[in-house]
Amino acid sequence: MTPPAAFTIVITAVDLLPTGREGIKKDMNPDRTVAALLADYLRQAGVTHVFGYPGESLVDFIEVARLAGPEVVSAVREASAAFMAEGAAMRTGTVGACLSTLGPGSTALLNGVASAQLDRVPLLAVSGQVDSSREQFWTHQLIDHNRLFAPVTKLTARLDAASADTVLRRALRTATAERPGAVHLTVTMDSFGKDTVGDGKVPPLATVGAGLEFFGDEPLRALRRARRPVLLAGAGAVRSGATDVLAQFAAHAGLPVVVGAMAKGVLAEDSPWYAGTLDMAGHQAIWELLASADLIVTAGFDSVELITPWRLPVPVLHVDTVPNTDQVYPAAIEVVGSVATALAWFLANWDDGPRWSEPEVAAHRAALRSAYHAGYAAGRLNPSELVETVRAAAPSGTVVTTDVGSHKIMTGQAWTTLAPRETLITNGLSAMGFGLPAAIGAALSSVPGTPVVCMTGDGGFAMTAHELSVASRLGLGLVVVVFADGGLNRIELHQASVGYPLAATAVDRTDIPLLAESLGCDGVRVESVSSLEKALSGAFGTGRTRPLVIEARIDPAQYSAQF
Ligand SMILES: Cc1ncc(C[n+]2csc(CCOP(=O)(O)OP(=O)(O)O)c2C)c(N)n1
Repeated sequence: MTPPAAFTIVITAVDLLPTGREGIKKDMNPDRTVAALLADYLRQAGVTHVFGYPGESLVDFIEVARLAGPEVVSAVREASAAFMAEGAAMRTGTVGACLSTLGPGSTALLNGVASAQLDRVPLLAVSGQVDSSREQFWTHQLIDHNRLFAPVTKLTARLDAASADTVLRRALRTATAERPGAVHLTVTMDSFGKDTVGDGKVPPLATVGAGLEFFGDEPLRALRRARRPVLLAGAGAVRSGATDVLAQFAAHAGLPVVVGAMAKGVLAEDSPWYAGTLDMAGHQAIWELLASADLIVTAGFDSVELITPWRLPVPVLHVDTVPNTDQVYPAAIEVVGSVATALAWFLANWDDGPRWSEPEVAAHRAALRSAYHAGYAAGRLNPSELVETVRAAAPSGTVVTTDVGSHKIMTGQAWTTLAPRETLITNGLSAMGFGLPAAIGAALSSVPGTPVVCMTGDGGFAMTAHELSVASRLGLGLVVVVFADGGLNRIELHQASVGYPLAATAVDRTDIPLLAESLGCDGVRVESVSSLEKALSGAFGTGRTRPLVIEARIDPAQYSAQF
């Protein structure tokens, strides 16, 4: 079958963002400082908050942002600031922004920048630097930012008065272009205050347009030949806005849809075609489903969404915004462009009847559910029931973030997600310390009053607990659930699996409710489902402006049966 002519052209159609507000236009003038131009670009790119940690090199920017926005939010530590920016960008789909000073500030920022890069999240990170007159020879606190950030960004550049306008447009476009990622800019101390010329007109920033490039009608023929195809949807489908068409195509062609953890909600998880989240708890059941397929059609699936190595001999039809350059799985056929456009094309041309029935997919989900509950210990607070109880209490539209560890594996499977950008998980860098800052960033960039929950292990919580004071200062009524098991469970499981005794993996117990209260939050300890339900009873819909921290003393025994 010949594809419709419109699809044979590669179009780089992009949506223009709104060009700004009246107030911004009023203060626009052709001669202004580099700091003012940066602030203007950020505002016009839709950035409402810049997360950072101050240093002398940043004060010019902090002052212009204080006067005209975006709002500068101080975190407790630079890496947390970058995670906050990443959480905001994950939630909104627009670029996130973070700031550090030179030297120790920039090295501390690195983890969060790397996280955005591997998570394919658009991020603009800016670090101050010594005066340009000393940049080439100074030693005190001087780090070469280009060399530091090059491996963890798409672009590193210097922002100076001579080229600030072009460099800012380049930085924003590079961060948001497929695949999105991090860009780092260095600004020497004497540059922020210098006059420069520019109008702060952002380039088109939408990550995915309507363009589609493909190779004849072979993709459709391959799908028609398949008797048991399965769809594997990922973060590229979210960025392409493919949610509705994915649901329609799955229903029309009768296809089970497995989703990547970073794409949760791209198919509503109450859909009869939902077949689970890959590489989260009970993952064996999902790999068995994929192994039983005779074709896997990826829909914006990204190899960073994998934890387990890809060992399937099943043929793959690769549909994504970018070609299959990773080659983590081989794919003989590629369809490259907007995932939504590609799925719409498959949908419009599918006239071959359903491949699976709803009861077949329901039977698979039942197997997955029982794998998820494996290892349940009666009379204890199990991680599976902790996730299910919090999920049941959280109203629809709740945003959840997870940190990294066994609790992520459980939450990533059982947190029923009905819309994209409501479950925010890092699976690229998978850095501990992400969950709480990301929840703060997500809360600030959501409609006020949106319920936001952070699910974290006690190890990751200890790394970032002081950021609770930021949430408290900002009046964010987050619910932070700490899976308190006294250990770095994912690592303990590995030690056990290779026959080593547990060593260096204990998490020192702290009085988490007391700590929370000292940081301006409410805190409670629970050890059973009933006490958890009681703690959650006032957690949602009561207009709280203080974070609530729940120390959930779980029995981690169940984890060993999960992954
Ligand atoms: C910054 C960072 N350091 C180390 C790791 C390796 N790591 C992955 S999971 C994990 C244990 C996490 O423990 P905890 O936060 O208590 O969560 P749990 O596994 O117990 O749910 C560690 C150390 C990591 N992912 N990130």
